[in-house]
Amino acid sequence: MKRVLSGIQPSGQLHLGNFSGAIQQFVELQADHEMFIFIASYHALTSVRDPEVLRQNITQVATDYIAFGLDPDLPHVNLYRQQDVPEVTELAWLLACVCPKHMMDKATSFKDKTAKGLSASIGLYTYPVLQAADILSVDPDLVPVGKDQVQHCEITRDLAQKFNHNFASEDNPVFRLPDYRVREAAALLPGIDGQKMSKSYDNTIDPFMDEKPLRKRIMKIVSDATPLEDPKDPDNDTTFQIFRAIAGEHDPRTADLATRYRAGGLGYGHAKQELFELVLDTFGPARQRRAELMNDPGYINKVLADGADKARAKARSVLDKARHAVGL
Ligand code: AQP
Repeated sequence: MKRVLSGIQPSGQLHLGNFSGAIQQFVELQADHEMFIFIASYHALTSVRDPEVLRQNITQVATDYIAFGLDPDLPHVNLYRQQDVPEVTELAWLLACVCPKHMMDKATSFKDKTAKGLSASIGLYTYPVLQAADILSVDPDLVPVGKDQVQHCEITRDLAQKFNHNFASEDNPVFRLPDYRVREAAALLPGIDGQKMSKSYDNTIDPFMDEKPLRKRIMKIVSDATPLEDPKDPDNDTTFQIFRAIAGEHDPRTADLATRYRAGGLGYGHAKQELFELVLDTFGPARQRRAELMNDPGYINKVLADGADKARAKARSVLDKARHAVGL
């Protein structure tokens, strides 16, 4: 079975962008891959400053992973918290020592996040090195991500290569170079303001919201001033882009809505109402499952403890190999 690694930061409530860019891939891949899916709690420290909020977010992400359809009762599906595998921070240091500074200077997420007001800490600046350690620590074949993470996956491959080049022979490398995979139809989902949907930009749609605020949120999606009766371009409309990502590119409902956009006579308000109904329909079972899981913290804790045991065993053997290679 091929091995998959990916994670999400507990920096706020998960949203349709996280689901369509990342979690949907996890759920598909779990059918025939060994899964290591973690909650990136160390990474969230680059933005979350309230310990109680961080603790709650961590539990919430674990709960939501399962509500969205990850199944930790399958023996090959492991969910864990990053802080339970401290080997990754040591591995991050070994990688940092072969990481040229210009590699971090070129990383766009630091610029994007500081431009949005996030504190320009060293943690945020070196975030891609810690991410490389997360990935390489379980020696995965594949990393499913949204498009905004592609640069970080390439940095991971570059760092692995540099480390191997410095410390290992070609026929016995310390790290394998993992592939990454982006789901093109939902590579970068826009938020209600038309920019990338992001927990820290207050532009997200949370499919677990109560119905009334959920509808209100969806009705706030930006749209242009094209009159109701005029034809509209679905590909340039945020509501349609979100609809397509959730229903699926090849779903007949997507083709039908696109046809009605182009024909004219469909107001943006109607399209938003259809998106609201689609979200309720698609996430109905997840909403119910989540409500049940929230009453079962013992189950979540057990899942996370078991997942951490498995991830830690992998990380220990990768770290031992890397330590030996550098002379420690
Ligand atoms: N808008 C998006 N469209 C498609 N994929 C997305 N992802 C995030 N936003 C979108 C994917 O979700 C995974 C987890 O991301 P993350 O939370 O660890 O970091 P992020 O990409 O920075 O997500 P946010 O919501 O923007 O978090 P904050 O605001 O805290 O930085 C990744 O695979 C990501 O590609």
